[in-house]
Amino acid sequence: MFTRAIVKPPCAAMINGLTGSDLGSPNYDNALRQHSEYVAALKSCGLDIISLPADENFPDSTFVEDVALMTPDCAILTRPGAESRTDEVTSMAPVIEDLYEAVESIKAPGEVEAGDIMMVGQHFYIGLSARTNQNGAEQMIAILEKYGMSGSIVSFEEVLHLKTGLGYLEDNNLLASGEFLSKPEFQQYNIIEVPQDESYAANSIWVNGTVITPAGYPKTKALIEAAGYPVICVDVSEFRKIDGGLSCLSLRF
Ligand code: CIR
Repeated sequence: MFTRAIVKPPCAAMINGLTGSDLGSPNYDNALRQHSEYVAALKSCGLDIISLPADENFPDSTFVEDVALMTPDCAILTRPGAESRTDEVTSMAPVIEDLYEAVESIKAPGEVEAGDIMMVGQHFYIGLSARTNQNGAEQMIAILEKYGMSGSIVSFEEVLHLKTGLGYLEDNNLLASGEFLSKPEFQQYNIIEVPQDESYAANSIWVNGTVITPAGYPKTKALIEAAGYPVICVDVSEFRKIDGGLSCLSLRF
């Protein structure tokens, strides 16, 4: 169970956030409203919210998930592979150090964005991407092992982050789309196949028994409900325009 979440509202500069999509520029006012609705959904799942001030220096800083990995035993500050995001960690560090006794960090030349890390109990799948390199993944695994946890490396090609295409829903249930459907390491799970035309909804999050999923993906919603979960839909379309998903908008712990 999670008790808390860290969030950071989008800054006005989010309209200049990194993106490989052609969905147009986000509307900042809509993004602020959507972010509030997202926070309300987290609260309704029982989480206390730590809301940090928006940071105009970093257009992508609302995607707090990428800068730290929160485990039950330690927190690990990452070293984002996107140059414009590397220093987001500086403002997050004191917040995390107040919350955790054990805080570790990824060092150069390692690069990790925690959107590439999926937690399944005590095990963490770490995707190699344009943002997370082999050195960073190996450092991450060594830190996890130091605290009695484990990690393994996953390669993929088609999406930005590992969790762009995967969402672990606990109870052995795994939402998966595209290239992840056939990866041998995930065949041990009950795979809930996200239809290709709804692949964005693979990035849904389990929060204390409820699944929060992006609004506008009815087939995926029905599949998650059929698996036995209550579902809350939240519109995050403004964040999608800069390649962000539901999971990226919070650190849950
Ligand atoms: C970026 O490219 O870094 C942001 N525009 C989106 C980050 C999304 N984060 C995530 O998937 N974990």
